[in-house]
Amino acid sequence: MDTNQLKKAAAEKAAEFVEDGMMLGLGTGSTVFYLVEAIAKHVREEHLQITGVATSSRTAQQATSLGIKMIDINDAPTLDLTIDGADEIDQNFQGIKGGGAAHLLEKIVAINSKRNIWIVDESKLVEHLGAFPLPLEVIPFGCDKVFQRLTAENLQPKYRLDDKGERVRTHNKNFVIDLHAGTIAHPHLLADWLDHQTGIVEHGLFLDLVNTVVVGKESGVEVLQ
Ligand code: ABF
Repeated sequence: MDTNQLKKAAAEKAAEFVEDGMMLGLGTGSTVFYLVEAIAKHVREEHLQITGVATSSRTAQQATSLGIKMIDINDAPTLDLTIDGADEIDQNFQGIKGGGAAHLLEKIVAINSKRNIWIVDESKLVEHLGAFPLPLEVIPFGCDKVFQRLTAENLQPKYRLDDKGERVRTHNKNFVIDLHAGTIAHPHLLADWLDHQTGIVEHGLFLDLVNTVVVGKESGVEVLQ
């Protein structure tokens, strides 16, 4: 099976966790695209009443077009369940997200959910975080000063650029700086340091948020808990 087939298999398995009447958080990315399709199928076939909060306009548009009612997170109670993709997941279910430059909205949805599930293909499982560059959302005002501080800490920062060489902007018109510092030996320590750097809106370390990971593997789909 190719990567997309593995992602689709994980997404379809995760859709089984969705129950009638749930207030759902829906993430971003290609694996979530398959998830929304699978949930919509359940909604149609089992006449489920599902309301969703999306972490990106792409997910919101896709879900709405497939008949899933979407609402603003400010109008929602604590979400029953959020299902999202990820870029790296270690053995303690700590993760890196933000490859899609949406980690701020994704983390807001995740921390307002009773339960979080990640859906990935097996290539996302790692022993230690850090092979995937760690995304940071940074406000434009003083961003080069933040860049200099990150460089001084030997965190190997790079502005994320689009295919025209322009700095990528997030949903909130902020920049993305990716840290190419390699293995993150102590994710909580790094997360705490980043949390205290004025100008960094949010980082892509998602720690102690997830209790279930659904993995598409060549050998089949595994639900890790
Ligand atoms: C989003 O999906 C991002 O946080 C993460 O980077 C990305 C994973 O994308 P894909 O599912 O396409 O591999 O949740």
